Amino acid sequence: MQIVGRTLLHACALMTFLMASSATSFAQKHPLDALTREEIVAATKIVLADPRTRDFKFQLITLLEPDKSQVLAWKAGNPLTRRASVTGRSDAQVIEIDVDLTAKTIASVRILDGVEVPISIEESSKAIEVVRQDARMLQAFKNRGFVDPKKIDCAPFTIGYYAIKAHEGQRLLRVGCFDISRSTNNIFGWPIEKLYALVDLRKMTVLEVVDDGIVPVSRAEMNFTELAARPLRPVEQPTLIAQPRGKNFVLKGSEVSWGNWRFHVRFENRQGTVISLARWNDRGRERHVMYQGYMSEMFVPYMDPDVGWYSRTYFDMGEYGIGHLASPLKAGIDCPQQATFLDAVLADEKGDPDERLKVVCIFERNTGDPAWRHYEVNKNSYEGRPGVELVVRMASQVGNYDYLIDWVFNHAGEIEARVGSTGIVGLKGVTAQAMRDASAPDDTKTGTLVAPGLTAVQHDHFFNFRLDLDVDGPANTFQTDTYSRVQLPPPNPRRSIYSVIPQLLEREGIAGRPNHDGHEGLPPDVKLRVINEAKTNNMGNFVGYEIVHANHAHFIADPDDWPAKRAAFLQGDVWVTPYDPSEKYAAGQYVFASKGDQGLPQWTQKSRSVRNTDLVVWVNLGMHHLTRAEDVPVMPMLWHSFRLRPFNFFDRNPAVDLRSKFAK
Ligand SMILES: [Cu+2]
Repeated sequence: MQIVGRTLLHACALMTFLMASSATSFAQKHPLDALTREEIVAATKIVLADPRTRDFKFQLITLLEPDKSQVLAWKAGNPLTRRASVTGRSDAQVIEIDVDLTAKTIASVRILDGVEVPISIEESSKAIEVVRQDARMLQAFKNRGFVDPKKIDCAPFTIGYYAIKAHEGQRLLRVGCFDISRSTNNIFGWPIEKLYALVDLRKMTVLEVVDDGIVPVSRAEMNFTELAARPLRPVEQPTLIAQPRGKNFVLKGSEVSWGNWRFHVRFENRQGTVISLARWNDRGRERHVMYQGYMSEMFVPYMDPDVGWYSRTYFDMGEYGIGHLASPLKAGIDCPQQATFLDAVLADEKGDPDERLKVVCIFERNTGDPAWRHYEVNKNSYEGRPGVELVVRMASQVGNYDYLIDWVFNHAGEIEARVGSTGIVGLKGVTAQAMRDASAPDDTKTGTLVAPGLTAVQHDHFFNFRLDLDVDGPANTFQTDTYSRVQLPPPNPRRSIYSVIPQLLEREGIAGRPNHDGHEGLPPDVKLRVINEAKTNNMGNFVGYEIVHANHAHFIADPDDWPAKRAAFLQGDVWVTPYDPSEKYAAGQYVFASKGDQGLPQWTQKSRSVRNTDLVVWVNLGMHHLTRAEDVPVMPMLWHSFRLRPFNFFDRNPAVDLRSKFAK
């Protein structure tokens, strides 16, 4: 969910103005580099010169990646062919234009009916403005004692798709409002419950106002400034990550070198951080691990049937875009003081470059844990190395929530993808002031009472990652190892052990075996890895990378429920498909008001072969958020992650060669 109230836009503009950027820009020197400011200006000019783009509103101007084979064959100094993919909307149509920036021409135009682009910041702001000026809403505010519209801010809630006849074919947004008269830094803390406006985004008019009765706005303190948190605890000594002799990583253009790792990083409007060409320098030999990895979808369904709540089933990437909602990172808090910060250039609704400062940070940290160690008690000997890792981080403010998305590399050849959730939980205004109140049982059916007059509604968070793994080359196979009990015959005193039954996936689809409740999830006794059947390590075992996956809460929903159909990529925890550059996002390209006919379940119906094939692994992370008192007024960071871990990729522990002492 996204909010862009006036207040917030002003705050952002001010912050942007105040931040003299000491950050590095993504310099364009590589075929996968993000579009530069100049390239965005050029793409816009070329597109606007075409008569088909009359009344065109730009939604997305992004790099159109060269073919994978070209990227893999590219060497520094080779000429670059640069292309942009431009998406816009004009009336009820979506127009996709491929622009050849090198030839300065339009390469192709596709006009699509029946799909909707994600909502833009400009659209949200305009929708909020019309709601704040609507006579019915003003009257409803007055009925609740709000006469000064400056003391109210509103938030746009995408409404999904529910086959409601009156909504068919329209581009709609629900807007709910908040009392901000006492707000300093929390505008979501005081919902004006049961009052919603439905906005027709094409006409920018209020289609309908639903006023379902007055719930007095909570009087609780929901700010989280130092003033609001008083009395404060004693001041602490600083705990810092220090690198007094400098960094160990090198950023050259958009390519990062750190230890034996090399990879490319860019920033996109929809996906945020995109990591490409992650490879390991194995004693002079460069070995590919992952061609590309990024978060492909984020789905947050709330579990409340009320009028303003049933439709809160947000696809934060497909309906909004986490890159375009990225917020600047603060040195010393969001990232260590010594981090390297990167700026990015996106495009606004007019196609003009939209510079975003400090949206990515890269830093090393000593985890305080050993990378490995052994103490030998008989010899009183010790050998160990400190665990240092490299983090590539972004943060996205998707409405009330803030998400941190990390790609973490370590010296043991591992890559971890992490999502941290913080910010403000979705609050609902209720009558109950305490659990002893008569209305409490009813008020807390769908959430926890977290403050007088406020419940935090329970919900889920699901994150899908698209991983184009190339383990020692593109041709890979997906292996499932299932632990299975083996009975031992007498006279062995042991009755049973387990052995592992390997299975190679032949056809695309959900990995693992069918589980329960219509969900083909992973049982705990299954291991997943991607192997290369043409490459072996010194011992002759196939080289591979394991997907270490733990956070896989399931989406508990009737399969015929619209959110379940639209988020049908949650039917499994891990999916495998053959590489297809057009299959980018787990729930499909056009998710706003989608009907569940796009994405992984549809693609995999083709049952394509995935054996010895360039394959893509799609990993779902999920959590049920049963809310608690400690989630307000601002939620402590909560991390979920999975890890790519070498499995017979090396001949031994790749971190055994770390030096015992740091450089002097
Ligand atoms: Cu949550």
